[in-house]
Amino acid sequence: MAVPECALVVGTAGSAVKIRPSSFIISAMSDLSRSATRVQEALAAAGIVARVVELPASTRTAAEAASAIGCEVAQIAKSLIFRGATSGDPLLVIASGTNRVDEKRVAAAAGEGLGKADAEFVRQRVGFAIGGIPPVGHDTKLVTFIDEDLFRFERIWAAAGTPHAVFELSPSDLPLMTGGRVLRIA
Ligand code: 5CA
Repeated sequence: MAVPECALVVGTAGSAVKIRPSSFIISAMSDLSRSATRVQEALAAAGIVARVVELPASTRTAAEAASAIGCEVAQIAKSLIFRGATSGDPLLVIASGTNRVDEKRVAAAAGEGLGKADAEFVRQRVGFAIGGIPPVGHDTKLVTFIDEDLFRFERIWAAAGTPHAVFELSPSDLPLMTGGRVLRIA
């Protein structure tokens, strides 16, 4: 039987199952891109047991990530950057994938208004590009707020530095790794 190159073959002759490279979801750490490696290292430094994986499919948006992973969109922890209206500093909101952030609620908790953060500001001040912003591993420590709705799930997924990189975690890991405050966000 002809087997395409680069396919992993599982099973014995006659009952071989071909696994296409696109279905490999686990990457060895040495295979991770620079940004994903940075996240993997930040997780280790925070004492969180989690493994960054790079998927063939895009995980740029919460919907794409959920589709690539095979989980609910609400189980995606999206890391959104805002700009403090007074401080000018970046502020991190980690929200459930289906929730729209109520900026007034977060502003009240932050003690300052929330401005928009454009792509350049995010890259410059946080060190990652939109679509792959992780909850850890940023250039500086960010004031952080965590959506209480994420705690409805035992396991959730977050971005890991690139629009193809994610990791699975427990919601309770988020306050530990960020020092962030849990509140109602939607
Ligand atoms: N990788 C997935 C989650 S695993 C992810 O990063 N999803 S996300 O929702 O957190 O990132 C996309 C978010 O970036 C959007 O919800 C939107 O709020 C924000 N965004 C997209 N484009 C821009 C832009 N041009 N300027 C500022 N924010 C943007």
